[in-house]
Amino acid sequence: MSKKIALITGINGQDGSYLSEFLLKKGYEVHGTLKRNSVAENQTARLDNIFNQIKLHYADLTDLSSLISVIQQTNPDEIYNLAAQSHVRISFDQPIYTANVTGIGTLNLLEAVKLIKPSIKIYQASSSEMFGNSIDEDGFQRESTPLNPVSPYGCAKVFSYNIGRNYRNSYGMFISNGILFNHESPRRGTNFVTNKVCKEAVKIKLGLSNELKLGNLDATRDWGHAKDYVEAMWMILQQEKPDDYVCSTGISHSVQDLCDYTFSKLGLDYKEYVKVDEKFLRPEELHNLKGDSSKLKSVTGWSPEYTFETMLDEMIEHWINFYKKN
Ligand code: NAP
Ligand code: F7E
Repeated sequence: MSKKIALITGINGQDGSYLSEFLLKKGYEVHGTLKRNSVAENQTARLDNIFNQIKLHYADLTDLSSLISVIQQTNPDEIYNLAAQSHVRISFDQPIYTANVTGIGTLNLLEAVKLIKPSIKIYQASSSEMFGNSIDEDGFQRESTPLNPVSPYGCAKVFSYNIGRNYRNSYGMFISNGILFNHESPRRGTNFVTNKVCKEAVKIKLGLSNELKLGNLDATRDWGHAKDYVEAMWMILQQEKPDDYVCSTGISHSVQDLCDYTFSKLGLDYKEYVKVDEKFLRPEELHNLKGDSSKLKSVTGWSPEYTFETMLDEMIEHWINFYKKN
């Protein structure tokens, strides 16, 4: 039997790199899109260990012609649309760019697929940020919770989520939304709060820094590990029918809890080092996230391996090893 072909937009991002490794193990031929950067050296750092096993193509979600070419060249069975301007705080600084990439970019991709090969199965990287501050009475967010986004990023993701459902219903295309809650790893960008805290706490421990500036310490998030969540992406596309699924751990922690755990693990008291800096506050904040992934679990059998603690342990260890080597 010939190999299944997957195309991953945003392959060099956190999730793209883990998903590539996962799909290679499953026997897929893996292709991915890279957007042009002026400095090429670090762009594929997350793909170093599989660089020779994957095929990379320049494409940008804002450039329909590049999407048409890459789909024609690769003829994929499955597309994982992971490309996005994915930083919520930065989406307030670059709202139009975020809408163009994270919102209209998805429509460009759907149009390209509709024109070339509408039978391709598409995974759309939807987000818990779409819920904003909507919470069900039991304290959870789930597939039926109203979408009420509080950031330009959240608004753009709601557009992508809705246009995916619209194309599914209008044209019978296989488009599924994974509504993923925050997921982290040592490969997470260091301007997201988990990896920022882990990296800076290790620097403080090693005497390389003496304070950590953060924004809102009271916000709570449902944090899982990216490795577990990319498996859910694949499982979602293996179902007979397209549908939408929440993916989360069901356990929520505050940013303060995150600091407490990380600094304590290093034998430090976070209160001595963490300072609030207004620069990291958002014009509107999403206060609490806690997801109910019962539907995903019952339909696909998905269950995460990492806990909040084992995930942070891995991230802390990564930075200790990094600074020892450097
Ligand atoms: P990430 O590390 O920020 O990766 C995003 C990827 O998109 C990068 O490869 C980036 O390339 C690429 N990209 C950015 N702008 C692009 C454009 N105009 N055209 C083509 N590619 C572009 O994000 P992630 O954490 O892996 O997340 C993957 C997806 O899931 C994103 O859509 C994100 O919004 C969504 N999501 C993430 C989480 C989470 O907690 N991680 C939760 C829910 C949903 P460069 O690096 O070269 O800029
Ligand atoms: O913030 C607070 C901040 O930037 C988490 C993206 O992957 O998940 C991610 O979005 C919380 C927020 O992630 C700092 O205010 C405090 O309440 O790590 P974050 P996010 O905004 O939740 C969703 C599901 C996505 O889809 C997104 O793509 O931490 N916080 N102090 C801080 N956050 C940052 N970044 N930096 C701080 O200094």
